[in-house]
Amino acid sequence: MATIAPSRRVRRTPFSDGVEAAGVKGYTVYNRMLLPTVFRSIVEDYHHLKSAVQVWDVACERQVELRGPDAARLMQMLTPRDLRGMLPGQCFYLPIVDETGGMLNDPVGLMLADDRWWISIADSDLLLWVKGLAYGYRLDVLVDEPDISPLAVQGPQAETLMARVFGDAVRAIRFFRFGWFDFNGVSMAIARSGYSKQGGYEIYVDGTQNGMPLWHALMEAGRDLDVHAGCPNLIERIEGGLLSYGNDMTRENTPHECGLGKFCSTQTAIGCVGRDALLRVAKEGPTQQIRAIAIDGDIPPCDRAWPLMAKGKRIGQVTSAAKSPDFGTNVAIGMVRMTHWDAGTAFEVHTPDGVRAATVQDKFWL
Ligand code: THG
Repeated sequence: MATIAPSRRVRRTPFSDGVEAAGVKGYTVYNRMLLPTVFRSIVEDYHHLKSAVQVWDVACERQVELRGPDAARLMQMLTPRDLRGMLPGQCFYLPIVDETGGMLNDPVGLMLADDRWWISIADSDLLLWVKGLAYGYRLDVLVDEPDISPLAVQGPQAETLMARVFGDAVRAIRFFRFGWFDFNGVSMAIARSGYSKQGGYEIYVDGTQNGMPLWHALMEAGRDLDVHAGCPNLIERIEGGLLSYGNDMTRENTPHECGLGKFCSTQTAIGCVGRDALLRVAKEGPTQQIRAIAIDGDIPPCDRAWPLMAKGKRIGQVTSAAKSPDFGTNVAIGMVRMTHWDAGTAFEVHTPDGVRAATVQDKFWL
């Protein structure tokens, strides 16, 4: 593939200098910002993520900040997840939908205070939707993108590394909770979260100038742990069933189709945009849904939807796929029609390299 032309529209991150010094070999663009995709090779990165510890530049997980008396009201307008009962210090995975119940984003929300929230967004321009709602409803809330850049520390040795840099108190952070920790005199939110199933943290680095000092501190402290620059790993995230907005789901899909019904409490999410539409689809149930799919044979990189076919009819599509070293098959995520979504169902997947046999799994691999 050709390279990405550097320009102001494709934003660098506070950690880009470190990423490049570490020998990044591939980038994608996410929220109009650089996101590394590979360092040594996707397979080497995969084995290292599962056995050691990596530092990930995920600054492209931009924050949409809501601040003011109407922040909580606006937050509840955005999601069918019931936010009453959320407390400061909690994170929550949130479906965000439009007025038809179509997925607009699937961020991690953080409640900083009753009147201050961060929405750590996936790859869509959520800021514009949120600003539009705030303006249209004349809400008393400021909506903007602060200079906050997440840096993830992921892998089995993540806790050991983080304790060395931030102190033993990070060990007490529970999954999807966050606390405030000092680095060089700057207070930063640190959450037990991240886009892998290997465990770890996300540091919400406050201020561009604090990026490289923290990067170096982590690399220095983790030398004997074999710490390495890493990034969200395609194979591991498919094994774990972590969805990718724009790939595995779009505005065409409801949360229920995405398997995110468990994060919806539409009945009690009063004021949520799209509530009526979602109440309808929740009652009838989805007619297609995300599934783990195993594919036989050799496959190319999945850069477009691959049709799923049975008896000559289209019954769904694969949207992410990769060869798994640990499971000895190609692991994939796809949207499958109800008639074919039961575990064990076999069908064809039409890849650009030819037809392959595929089977629905009962769950994801991790
Ligand atoms: N961390 C932060 N921001 C993000 C991501 C992240 N923004 C973009 C993208 N990732 C948003 N998408 C996801 C998808 C899955 C998860 C988090 C963000 C996730 N899911 C867990 C799971 O499915 O096992 C846990 C969900 C739960 O139980 O609440 O972590 O990674 N800051």
